[in-house]
Amino acid sequence: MLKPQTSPTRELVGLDGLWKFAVDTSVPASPWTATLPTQLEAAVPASYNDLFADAAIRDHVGWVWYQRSVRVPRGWAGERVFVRLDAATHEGVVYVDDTKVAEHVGGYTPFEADITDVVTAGGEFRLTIGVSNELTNITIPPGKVTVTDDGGRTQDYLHDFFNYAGLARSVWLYSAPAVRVSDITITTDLDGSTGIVGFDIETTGADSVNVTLRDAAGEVVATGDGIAGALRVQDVRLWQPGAAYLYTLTAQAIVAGDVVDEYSLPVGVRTIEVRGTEFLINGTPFYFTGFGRHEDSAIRGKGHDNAYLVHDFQLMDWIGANSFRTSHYPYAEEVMEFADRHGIVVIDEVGAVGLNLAMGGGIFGGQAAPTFSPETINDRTRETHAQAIRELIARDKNHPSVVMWSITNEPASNEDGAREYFEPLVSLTRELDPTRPVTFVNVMFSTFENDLIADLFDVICLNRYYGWYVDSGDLKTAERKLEAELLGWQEKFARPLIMTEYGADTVPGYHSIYDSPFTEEYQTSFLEMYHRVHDRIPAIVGEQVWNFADFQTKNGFARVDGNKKGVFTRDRKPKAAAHALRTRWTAPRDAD
Ligand code: GCB
Repeated sequence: MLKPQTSPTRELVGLDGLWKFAVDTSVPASPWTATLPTQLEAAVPASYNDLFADAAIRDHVGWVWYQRSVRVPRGWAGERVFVRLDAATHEGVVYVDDTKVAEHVGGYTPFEADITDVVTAGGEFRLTIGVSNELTNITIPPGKVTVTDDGGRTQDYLHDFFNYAGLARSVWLYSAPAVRVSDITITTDLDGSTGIVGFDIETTGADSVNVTLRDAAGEVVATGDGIAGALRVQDVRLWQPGAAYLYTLTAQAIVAGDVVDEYSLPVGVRTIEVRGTEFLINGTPFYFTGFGRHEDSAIRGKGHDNAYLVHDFQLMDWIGANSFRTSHYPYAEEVMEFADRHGIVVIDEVGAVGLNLAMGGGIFGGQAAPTFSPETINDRTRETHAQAIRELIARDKNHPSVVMWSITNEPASNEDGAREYFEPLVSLTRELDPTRPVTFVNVMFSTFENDLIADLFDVICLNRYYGWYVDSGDLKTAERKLEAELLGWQEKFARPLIMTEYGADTVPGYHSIYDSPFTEEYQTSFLEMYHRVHDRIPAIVGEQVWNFADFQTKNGFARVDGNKKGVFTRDRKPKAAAHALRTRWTAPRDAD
């Protein structure tokens, strides 16, 4: 799905701002086809949960409604008109006046509706968006709604971040011609010093298509025509980690010799290859440094915010992080575009977190029930999961920053049914994008001895908490166990391993001269212990600390106002470990 943009043939109106807002207490929700009787206003983009001083809103389970009036620009007569939501978490329904125009399940990918037939250029309409935060055994991520003794409803879930909901990303109104460019797929390769930019373009009925590639200075470096082909760029400038370079590809849809639509896309030329235990970008071994992150900040919840975007990338640059994982769901498209422009490498993760009933809220204490069964994670869950993969790849396939797809975080990959569940999803991912490696993120309970799916993947990502959830406070034992386990993975699977999570909850300002969990010293020693081990295991091609910053979680005895494994606090102040990481990650790396 192409992101809306302005071009000589397209216009874009942002609908962000303050919307009328109401919580729907009727179950199931009644379709909203009138003016919302409410005094509340909610900011878009923002999760709604923390905007109000009202526990009933914060903890509401079910539908909420957003509403505003929108005027269609007068000049759009004769154009197609669309409303586009960058996300509605986790399910959305859109009404134009009294007409339902779109429904969508899945909280972190965009959807849109062609509303041309129900609006008029120059006219005003009432735009109402319903959003539900409910998670069940067939949603991605999964969860469970429980009716309490007093008839109330609570939402339980198996992941360790607060179930923020609402319109956390932008909403747009845009125009595009009836005959238009409807999709573009770019692939890139190298032939000596010549870059090859493959293109595959879909239109809604154009006679032909022209393609032009320009360099960063705007000079044309290659042209082509037809809906598919390959452009050759002599002496290409590569997109490199830490040194992004972007060309711009412009596709024009032609009808009877006239250009009827134009759409432009940034293109980074780079190659990715997994060879033996190496992960190569542009033929050079790459070592990932950085973080698992969250879209999370005070008040906004998961609301996208460009100030946080800029600041977070500045902090990643300061600390020497060359990469991150979009743990545990696709991030806002602005984040991906920023990574493209600034040469940050991304492991792009589907929102499939919590497919593991042995976990409770990301940590121990879940149920003993089997994860994969008709009553729990089942074939319908897999269909939702497949759709989430399709939508992620459709959205992010053209980002040079994305070097690998992660199709799940910490599933019960040691349990019966895991292979049957995941094998078709790995095949689907490869079919949708044969150019990028595929990985999954393995949980500590699934060892190299009992994991049932690791051989399906090109790269194995590992989350390990030796020294935290096990051997807490005993870094010596933790170091021995960590090394023994990593040697086991290396020996058995002989492919790249990335440590995608390792971290210790740390209360800023809490100190000790001993190995005392929760202190700033302990977080530093814990990370240093992992680094010693990483440096002894050749198959380890990266380390991403859990987490970039402290983040909010659901209530639980193991979380004091959220997860404190951040290297930065929730308001982005460095803990001591940030300085230690900076020392390691900004030093030149020995050639592997
Ligand atoms: C994990 C999960 C992550 C949690 C983290 C923790 O393994 O992937 O979502 O937040 O552990 O801190 O427990």
